[in-house]
Amino acid sequence: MKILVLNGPNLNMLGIREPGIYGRSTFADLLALIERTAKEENLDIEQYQSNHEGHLVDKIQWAYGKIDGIVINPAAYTHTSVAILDALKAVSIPAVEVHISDVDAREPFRQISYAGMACVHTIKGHGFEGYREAILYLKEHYGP
Ligand code: CA2
Repeated sequence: MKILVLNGPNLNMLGIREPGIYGRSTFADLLALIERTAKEENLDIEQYQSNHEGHLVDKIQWAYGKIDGIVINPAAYTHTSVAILDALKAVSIPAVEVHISDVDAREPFRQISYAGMACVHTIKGHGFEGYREAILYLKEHYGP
């Protein structure tokens, strides 16, 4: 099974600031956790991070016909991007939305998710572990 893990803007800065919200672990730690999960679960996982909305849309389109499941943390674009929502709908690949923090317990503007409207499941507030849970969810529900 092939899974694409997508991370949006500023997530590459994890561990550098705001440890109270996102923890002290770095983006490299997150990539390593996902790599480890791929090996343990015998999955083919590709990872991609971009600070640019259009690049994330390009990557979702690229996945069409090649990828069986998407894990996506669109970061701030969660709350603004109809383009990412439309791309997820266009490719129709099962996608799980992940947020490191509990967005429901934060500012009201974080409680709207456009991308989430095209996702089969959402995991929020479980820290980095949420990505592992999302991968396992896709494997269990859409694996061979
Ligand atoms: O909780 C999440 O995973 C978020 O998607 C993270 C986004 C935020 O805009 C969403 O509302 C919730 C922000 C990612 C920015 O990460 C930072 C990393 C280091 C320092 C500051 C922000």
